[in-house]
Amino acid sequence: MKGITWMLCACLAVSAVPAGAAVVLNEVLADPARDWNNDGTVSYRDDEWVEVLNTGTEAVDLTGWRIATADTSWRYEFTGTLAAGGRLLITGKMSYDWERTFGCPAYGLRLGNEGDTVMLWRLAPADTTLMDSVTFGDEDAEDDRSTGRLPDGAGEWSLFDALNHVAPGGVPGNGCTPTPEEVNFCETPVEAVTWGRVKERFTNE
Ligand SMILES: [Ca+2]
Ligand SMILES: [Ca+2]
Ligand SMILES: [Ca+2]
Repeated sequence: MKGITWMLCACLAVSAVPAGAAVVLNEVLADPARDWNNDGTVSYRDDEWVEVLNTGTEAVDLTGWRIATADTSWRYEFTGTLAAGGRLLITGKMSYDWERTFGCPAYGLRLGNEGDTVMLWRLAPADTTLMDSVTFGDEDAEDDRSTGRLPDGAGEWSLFDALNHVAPGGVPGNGCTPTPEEVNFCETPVEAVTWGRVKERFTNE
């Protein structure tokens, strides 16, 4: 029984992200300071969220698709089909409920506030494939800041900091608002900031 629980709750496989994967991680908010899931309560656990987007032209069956974080525990399993262009928002509460239902340690998404890695996996009988992943840093995970692709679905990862502006000299934010379950949008991007340049700043400090 213990082995079965381990298989359900923990993942250790390592695999390359396939080129051209249509369903991608699109935006992540790790440190909520407001009621993002609209349940009337602000919760560091329940109000975290991960946005997933189908960038392709065909619907994708998400059976067997899961979310994991850097500690290699499964946090959520998708069900159903995601339409072409469709997006889904997975909140910490949804993750917590899934973990409880399946007897996993229940922490919610548990997105690290000092930075973390979010991974999107597809489990199939023959193989387990890492479909997409994103690693974000400490400053990306401050109150109500999200990190998301810009342009939506395809671009480099950018820091959306309109609700909690990065101080001068910090990791460059785009000055725009997080967009749960909506198109990642930035009307007046301050500057196109690539993830490579963001990492450069970290390593220079
Ligand atoms: Ca809430
Ligand atoms: Ca968090
Ligand atoms: Ca969004």
